[in-house]
Amino acid sequence: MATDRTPDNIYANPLETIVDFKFDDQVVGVFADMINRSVPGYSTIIKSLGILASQYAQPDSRCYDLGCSLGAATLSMRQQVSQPNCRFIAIDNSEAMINRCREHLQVANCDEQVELICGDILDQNIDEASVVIMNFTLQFIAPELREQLLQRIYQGLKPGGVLLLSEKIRIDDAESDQQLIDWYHQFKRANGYSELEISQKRSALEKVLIPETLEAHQQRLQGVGFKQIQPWFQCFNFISLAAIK
Ligand code: GEK
Repeated sequence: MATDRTPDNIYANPLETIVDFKFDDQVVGVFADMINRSVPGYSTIIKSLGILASQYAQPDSRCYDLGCSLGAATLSMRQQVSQPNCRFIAIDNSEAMINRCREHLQVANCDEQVELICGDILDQNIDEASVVIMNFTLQFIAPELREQLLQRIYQGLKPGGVLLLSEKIRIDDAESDQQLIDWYHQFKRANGYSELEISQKRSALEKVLIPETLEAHQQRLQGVGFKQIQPWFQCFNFISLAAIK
């Protein structure tokens, strides 16, 4: 069994063809290392998600983690939320990811408190929610389906509830966009990724991870009804927002 920090070397050697990125067994085996070395501020974001969730969780409500991967944000919520009768629901459509997540929750003694669902977040009911986390998940949803998902999240949230959304973003101005990408690639080099790894991973993600501008996110969130949209973290081209109903 891969350990928690099995090194990510998936793109270290030249690949004949670069297939679209998938959250399969190979990725799941190195995911903890991959996300920590690829998302600037990841551990700070995870800890902060628990802290923010604790401010918005309501008694007798549900707290969702959509695209939960190994359950890091769910575990952070579990640690910080103390309101009575909160149910935690973690959803991911990668079976390999859900299986590994289940092991993580067992080790953390949280498996009985969290409902783990293997399924597409586009098909899942979201009801009676006080907290919905989408930590770097919306970017993997086809752009034309994002608004209806956000509408369902808004409808499923109780008044005063929060959507905690993190995304990789792009900037409309090409020069500024390139600058953020260059800084981000320097961050990846500093974390031990080679030029080959950076460029092959970029190709694998090109059609799968579609970033939008901060303004596009803000407008859509406003459009579905969120009344306050507060950015609370940015590092290079990665941003986290709290959208309050
Ligand atoms: C973390 N939130 O560690 N339905 C369900 N899950 C999906 C879907 C979908 N339609 N599309 C993608 N996923 C995590 C990190 S990773 C981000 C999230 C990244 C899942 C996918 O299987 C993967 O586990 C997750 O969303 C995205 O805080 O790897 O950059």
